[in-house]
Amino acid sequence: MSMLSGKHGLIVGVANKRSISWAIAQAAAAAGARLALTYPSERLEENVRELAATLDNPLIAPCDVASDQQIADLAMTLDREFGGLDFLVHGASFAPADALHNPFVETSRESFRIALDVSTYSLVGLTRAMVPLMEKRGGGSVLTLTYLGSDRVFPNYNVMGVAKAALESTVRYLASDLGPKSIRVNAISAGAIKTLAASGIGGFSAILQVYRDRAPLRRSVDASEVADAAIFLLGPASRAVTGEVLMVDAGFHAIGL
Ligand code: NAD
Ligand code: 0WE
Repeated sequence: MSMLSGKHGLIVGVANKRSISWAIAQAAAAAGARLALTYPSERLEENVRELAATLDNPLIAPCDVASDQQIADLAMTLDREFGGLDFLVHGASFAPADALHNPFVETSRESFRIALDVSTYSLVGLTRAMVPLMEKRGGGSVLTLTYLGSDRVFPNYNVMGVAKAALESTVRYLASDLGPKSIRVNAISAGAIKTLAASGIGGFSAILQVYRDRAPLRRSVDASEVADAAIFLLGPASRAVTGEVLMVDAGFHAIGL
């Protein structure tokens, strides 16, 4: 029996083939799930449609996570097409580029607002909209993606570190609220991976080299390794796990010097 067979899942955060969310989508499909994928703008719609075409009977829908209306419309579409939902993967994050280039102390009120809205509040809004659909299935699993920049300073990660700290706390508060409905909420803290979200960052190759030199496993991680951990957290094998941040980073978080 495949770990997610007969389950319906929503995956938010696929931009291209290197997206961590796309690796999770492929692994979830291989584990037997039927999936809905979203795109945030017309610019990315074609990308998502092309990738989704390789899946079995996917649902494609728009969702800019900064829009309450688009989240509400998405919930309606999923209710109509799937009749409920078993899991949600939240892989959306964004901070205006200037906030990742200038010193953190220069972060504007507007960049702070956008980073926390898109990268953090969106987990609350999306999860709330999906609760009634998950209740129809007798429970569900919500998963988001975070980074160690939430509690250590990484040069230039800046306001994204603040957004991820708030995101990890959000995981715990949501887990507390939704546990009585058998809805679990967890995060994976992934090691650095060269994706679109990483491509705007100068010196990313040097960051990867630090993992190769110093992580206990002496290497960096790839998206398929994050996806394997995601299948655990989305499926019944993790039925007693909630409010957790699972480190999938070749052990990098464990070392001091
Ligand atoms: P990615 O660029 O492929 O994914 C980020 C996604 O966020 C994109 O699909 C983008 O369209 C989406 N997004 C941005 N604004 C949005 C909006 N308003 N509405 C809906 N979607 C929006 O990069 P990724 O590295 O796969 O990132 C996925 C998640 O993993 C992010 O939360 C990121 O912070 C996290 N993460 C990444 C790394 C890494 O090194 N790449 C490490 C740890 C955690
Ligand atoms: O969460 C992230 C990156 C998120 C991200 C990336 C961008 C680049 C383009 C959010 N917003 C934007 N906005 C843009 O305009 N990661 C975990 C990847 C990442 O980013 C870093 C890292 C790592 C790792 C930035 C500095 C240092 C390390």
